[in-house]
Amino acid sequence: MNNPLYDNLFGVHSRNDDTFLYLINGQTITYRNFLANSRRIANTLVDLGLKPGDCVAIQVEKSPEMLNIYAACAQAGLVFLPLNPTYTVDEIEYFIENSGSRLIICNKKNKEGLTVIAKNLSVLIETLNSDSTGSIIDKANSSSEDFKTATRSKDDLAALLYTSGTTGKSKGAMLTQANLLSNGNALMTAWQFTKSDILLHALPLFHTHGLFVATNVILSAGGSMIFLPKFDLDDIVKNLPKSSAMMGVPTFYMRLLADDRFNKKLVHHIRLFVSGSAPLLSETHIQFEKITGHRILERYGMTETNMNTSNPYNGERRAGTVGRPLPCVELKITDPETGRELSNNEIGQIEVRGPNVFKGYWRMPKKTKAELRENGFFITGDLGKIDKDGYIHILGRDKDLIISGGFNIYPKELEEIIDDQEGVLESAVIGVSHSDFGETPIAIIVQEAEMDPNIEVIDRNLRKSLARYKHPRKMIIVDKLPRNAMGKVQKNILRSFYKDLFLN
Ligand code: MCA
Ligand code: AMP
Repeated sequence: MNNPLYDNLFGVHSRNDDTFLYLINGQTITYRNFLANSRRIANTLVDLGLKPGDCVAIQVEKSPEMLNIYAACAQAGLVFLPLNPTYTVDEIEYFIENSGSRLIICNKKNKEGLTVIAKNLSVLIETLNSDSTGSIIDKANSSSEDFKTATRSKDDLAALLYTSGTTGKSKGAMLTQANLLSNGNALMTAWQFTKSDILLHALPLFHTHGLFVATNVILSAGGSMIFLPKFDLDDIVKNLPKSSAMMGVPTFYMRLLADDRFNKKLVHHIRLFVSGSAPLLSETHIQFEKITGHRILERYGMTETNMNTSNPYNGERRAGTVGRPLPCVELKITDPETGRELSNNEIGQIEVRGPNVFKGYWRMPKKTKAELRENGFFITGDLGKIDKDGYIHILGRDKDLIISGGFNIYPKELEEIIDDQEGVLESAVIGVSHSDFGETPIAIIVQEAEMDPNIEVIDRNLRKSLARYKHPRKMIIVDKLPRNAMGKVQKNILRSFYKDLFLN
């Protein structure tokens, strides 16, 4: 093996005529054809001048070609950096600059804005559109189907995924070939995926969940995916009877439960539903079992660690817990102040160690040192406990983070923009319960004396700078923010005061 990631996930399938992807338009793509297309793209990337270790940023809608680029990067030894297609140009500029990407692949809609950035930063720019057109495809069409796989080792970087920080700028999590391979394999085994599985794939591809959990598990097992562009209830209802498994964020399951068409008969062919990325409410778990007979399998992970724990495939899947550590993953609960390991049922910070844990933050040695201990344990920033049966309960976060429909939102990023607006003295952004997205951000704003901040203008400015999913769903003007004796804003008081704002 000269390139563990490519050889194990992709190369093994180069003569496999089984279906890899079922597309929504009725077309199918076999593994063999998928890999032939990936090799053409790998040639194109090399012809553009990219060398092993270079980073390729990609901001496009979900498509089979995006997966081709993932495979091509693995084969050519390039670092894959996927980005949310709804990010604004302001947001993207930082990622391109910080990552030192050599190429950005975007859709034609974003090309104009990104061309300026690409020019300033001397980055190449190519296009890939959701209808399978684009300059990268044109070039690949005239490239050779033969490609010599670049030699890489398991400690080489395979991907860079940005995750926001509670303070300061987003951090690029460096994921090695070994991180991705070990986790894909562990999950395939834990969840008993085989080549007969057909996974209903409705997640985005620019995050760990849709890419490294869902796709890598299927690639490891040699199974297939019903590949939906996004979560759309009609498409899900149509395809559930043809699927053997589905992975999703809690919003997927809440939306299904609210749909009249969702019943036991519809899911008779499914053997497994997996949930993660955000807490699944016990009520959702219980109601889901009532209607379908299935107990959703909840697991827990992070961008920096891939998946850490899982409820058992065989055995009790406990509502309100994320199961036990996966084989090879060590997990402990420690005192946030002293780092001392705590006993069962004591609440503290969750730390994890294993082959799944990333190499550190790209070009941020100080942040790496603060969160990744020298002994290999990563401080997750999540708070929890281990019960007497070894199940992990996540009970809160030591980090100021809101998770809306599975997407992370860091209040600090919004507060910085809101605080700069005319008439605003200060602001506090908090997450409140939301019946669809689980949590949603709202902004509590204090106006400057004698000033009258214009909410519409603030909203417009937020829209210019930040992707839509991050926008506060409500902005409320108050006289002052509650503070403790140290002068720190007491967000817990605000959360409790506004907790019912979006509940039905
Ligand atoms: C879309 N919108 C959102 C969200 N998604 N707003 C807040 N939170 C969101 N998650 C915006 C849309 O832009 C739209 O704006 C409005 O909300 C309503 O859109 P809607 O059509 O209802 O949304 P959707 O397109 O159906 O998307 C909802 C979704 C999607 C299906 C839940 O957000 C999704 O696929 N989420 C999955 C995220 C994920 O994969 N996370 C994994 C991270 P407007 O008002 O303009 O119409 S990886 C991770 O967390 C770790 C590693 C792990 O453990 O997995
Ligand atoms: P990300 O930065 O997108 O990798 O988000 C990772 C965070 O999502 C974790 O640190 C947790 O706070 C949260 N998370 C993921 N899975 C779960 C889960 N099953 N239950 C509760 N929180 C979760």
